[in-house]
Amino acid sequence: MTGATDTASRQLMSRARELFPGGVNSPVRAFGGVGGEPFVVERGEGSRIWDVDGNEYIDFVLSWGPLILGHAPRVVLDALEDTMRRGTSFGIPTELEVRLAELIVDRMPHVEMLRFVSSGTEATMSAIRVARAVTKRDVILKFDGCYHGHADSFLVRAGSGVATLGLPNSPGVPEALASLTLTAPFNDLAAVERALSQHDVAAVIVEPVIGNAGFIPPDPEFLPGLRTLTDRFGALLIFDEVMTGFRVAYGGARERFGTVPDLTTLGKVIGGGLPVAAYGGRRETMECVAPSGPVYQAGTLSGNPLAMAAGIATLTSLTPDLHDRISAQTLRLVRGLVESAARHRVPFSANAAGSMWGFFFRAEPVRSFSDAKTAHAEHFRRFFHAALELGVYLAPSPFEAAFMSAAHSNDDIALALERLDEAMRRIGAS
Ligand code: KE4
Repeated sequence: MTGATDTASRQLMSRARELFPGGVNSPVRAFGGVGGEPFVVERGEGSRIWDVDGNEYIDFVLSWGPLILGHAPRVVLDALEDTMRRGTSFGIPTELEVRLAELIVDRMPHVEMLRFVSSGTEATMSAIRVARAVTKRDVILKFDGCYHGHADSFLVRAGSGVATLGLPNSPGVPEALASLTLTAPFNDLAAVERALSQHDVAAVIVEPVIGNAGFIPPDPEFLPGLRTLTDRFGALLIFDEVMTGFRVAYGGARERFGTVPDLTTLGKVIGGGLPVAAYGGRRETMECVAPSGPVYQAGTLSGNPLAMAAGIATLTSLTPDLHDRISAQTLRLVRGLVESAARHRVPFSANAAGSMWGFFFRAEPVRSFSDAKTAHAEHFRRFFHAALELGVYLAPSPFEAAFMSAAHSNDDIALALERLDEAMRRIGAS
């Protein structure tokens, strides 16, 4: 397998760099976390993708999570073909949005009412607007290393230690706004309690399993602890399930961990690869959103029929049995990777929750973003490029998660492990 240095990719990337900042339409795609140049993808099918030079890869990024059925699943293509013939967008209520919302509410009964939007960023920014309106408070608390999209309130330098008033880590975020976002270390309930006792906080927003600092699961007492603390101090608890939704369990984080949030944001899987996200929660909370209430939020393509059809096809296919099967494949891969690292004496840890997984080149458990930052960055970089050269596509950053799909067969897992073992051998030999 040659990497992404062949002519067709290069030619296209040189044109792209003239058109887009960094040649990409989202920064994580630019290989900034691993060096080198991204390949240009031509097509995907099932568990595989091909670049414009004909190189084939087993794909564990799956468009950063949405493709839980794999690339171009027949059931989604058929739904799109059937839907598009009747029109692609109306800006008028359709039956499709009702059906997708009913599928979500059926699996997540704590989401009694929701609103569809077109990106996870829209979902999270709307959820904190609702929380601020309902509590009449301005301050929010997020966790170091958690990513909730690029709305101004979330682009705050993650302070270490106890909740810290962030300074803009992205120019253009007014300090007055950044100062309304506190941060705390993940899995640190004492830091959360200190922050909530010192500030009137509207909401605590958390990825129930972090997928944006590498893969970091919550300590058993963390999420229940957040529920207790937010209840005590009158803040809303927001589970940002854009990534964990329908991945860490059939019914998402509430089903896996038992803690019930006040608001939930969703995305990725519920669109099956098309632009869909949502925010929702208890009826009396959501009824404050216009037009039933005064909190304004809107979107031209919200509930887009094609996106709804892809989401319906995806969630309808994702039965509890299928979810369990994908989760079992994920565990097989993670266990194989851990065995490979041990065989080659490479300091390494890997973990999974349902069909979401991740790894660090660090032997000790990773419980926070500051732990994650001590993992061996050079080993990750070399492992990523060796895997790519051998035909396995992993997320091009140590601060991302990996995923699994229904299309990844036993043979795919065996082949991936064979290739990743060779990549690990090269790390062990270095
Ligand atoms: P979007 O605005 O990118 O649709 O969703 C933002 C978002 C919100 N919440 C969580 C937990 C998320 O993971 C995301 C987006 N995730 C990144 C990957 N870690 C999307 C990939 C990208 O930024 O290009």
